[in-house]
Amino acid sequence: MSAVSPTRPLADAAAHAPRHDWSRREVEALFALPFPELLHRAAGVHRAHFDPAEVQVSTLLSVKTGGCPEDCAYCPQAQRYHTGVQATKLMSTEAVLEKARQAKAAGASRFCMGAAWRSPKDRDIPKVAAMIREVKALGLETCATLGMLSGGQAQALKAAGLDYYNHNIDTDPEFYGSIVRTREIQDRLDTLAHVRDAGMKTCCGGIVGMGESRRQRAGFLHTLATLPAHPDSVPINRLVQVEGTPLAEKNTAAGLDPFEFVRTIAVARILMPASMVRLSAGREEMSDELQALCFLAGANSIFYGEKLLTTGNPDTERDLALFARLGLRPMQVTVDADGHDHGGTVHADIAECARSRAA
Ligand code: SAM
Ligand code: DTB
Ligand code: SF4
Repeated sequence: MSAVSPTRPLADAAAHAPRHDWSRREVEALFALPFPELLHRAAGVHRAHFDPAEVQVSTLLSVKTGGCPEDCAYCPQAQRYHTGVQATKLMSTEAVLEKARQAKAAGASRFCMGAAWRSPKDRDIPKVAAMIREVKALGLETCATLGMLSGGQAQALKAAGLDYYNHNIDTDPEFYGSIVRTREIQDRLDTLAHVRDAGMKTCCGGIVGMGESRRQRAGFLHTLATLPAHPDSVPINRLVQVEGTPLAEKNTAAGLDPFEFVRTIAVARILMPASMVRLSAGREEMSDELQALCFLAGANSIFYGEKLLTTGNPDTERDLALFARLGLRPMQVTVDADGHDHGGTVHADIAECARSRAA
C-alpha cells in the first residue's frame, strides 16, 4: 500500500464508542448543526474507527430479477409497475460464479446477490446456498438480499457461509406505510432479528429522496441506531427514479437538497461510528464533488461495477479515476481467529489501477 496511514489511527475510538441510547431529539439536533460543524464531527468519528483513505468495495448481482409481488413505491422490480424490467428465473450457480470471478478480478472484496422476492421459498434455499458456498470459495465475502427470512432460512444461509444479509428498513417507521403497503416495518425488524440470531452480519439502511421530511430522515437513522445491534453495514441510497414507479411519477428526488443527502451520511456516521456506511444507489447521477463530500462525511463503502440490480452505477473507469484523484484505496479484508473480518481480500486490480492513475 503506497498511501500514508492517518497519524491517529483509532486513537479516539473509546471517546466515540458506539451508543444505543440515542434520543430522537439528539438525532434531530445533529441534522440541525451548521453543515461545516456536522462534517467536522462526522470526520472525527470516522477517523476514530477507520482509516478515512480506505473504502470497502462491493459488487452487486441480481440473481433473480423482477416479477416481485410487493408494492415498494420506489422499486423497478415490483411486478405491478410498468418499468420495462424483464422478470427472470433464478440464475444458475455457474452463471453467478462467472460474474463473481469477474467482480473479484475487477477488485471487489464482497459479492452481494439480490433476488426480487417477498421472501424465498424453502425450495429456493438449497440453490442459493450452493451459490453462497461457491462464491465464498473464490475468496470473496458473501452478502445476499432475498426478502423476508424465517429463522430456519437464516440459519441455513449462515451454514452455507453467508457473511452479510441485506434487509433495509428503508425509511422512518412513521413514513413506511406511505411507501410500502404489502408488509409492515415490523416484518423487516423480525427478519433482521432472525439474521442476527443466526450469527450473520446485518446490512441495513434505506433510501433518501422519497418525499420524507428531515424529521423523518432523523427518525429513519434513529431507528437504525437504536436496534439491538448497530447494522454492520448501513447502505444509504439516494432514490433512483425509475419511470413507471409511483415515486418517479411524483418526482420526489427533485425535492432533495444534495447537502441534505450528505447530512444523512454524516449523521449515520456519528450515530453508528463502527459501522461501514455505504454510499449506495444514486451515485451515477452524483457529481464527483458530491461523492467526495460524502466520503468526507464518513461514507466508507460503495458498490463498484457498472450495474446495481437493474439500474446503472458509475462505470469502473470513472470510479478508479475518482479513487485516484481523492487518494482513496480499497479496504482489505482479513478474517480474525474469532471469525470477524475487517475489510476485504487482496484486490490487486483496483488498487493498482487507482495507483497508476494517481502517478
Ligand atoms: N427484495 C428484497 C428486499 O426488498 O429486501 C431485496 C432486493 S431490494 C431491491 C433491496 C433494496 O434496494 C431495497 O430495500 C431498497 O432500499 C433498494 N432499492 C430498490 N429500488 C431502489 C431505487 N429505485 N432507488 C434506491 N434504492 C432502491
Ligand atoms: C441497498 O441498500 N442498495 C442496493 C443493495 N442494497 C441491494 C440495491 C440498490 C438497487 C437500486 C435499484 C436497482 O438497481 O434496481
Ligand atoms: Fe420486491 Fe424488494 Fe423491490 Fe420491494 S424492494 S418490490 S420486496 S424486490
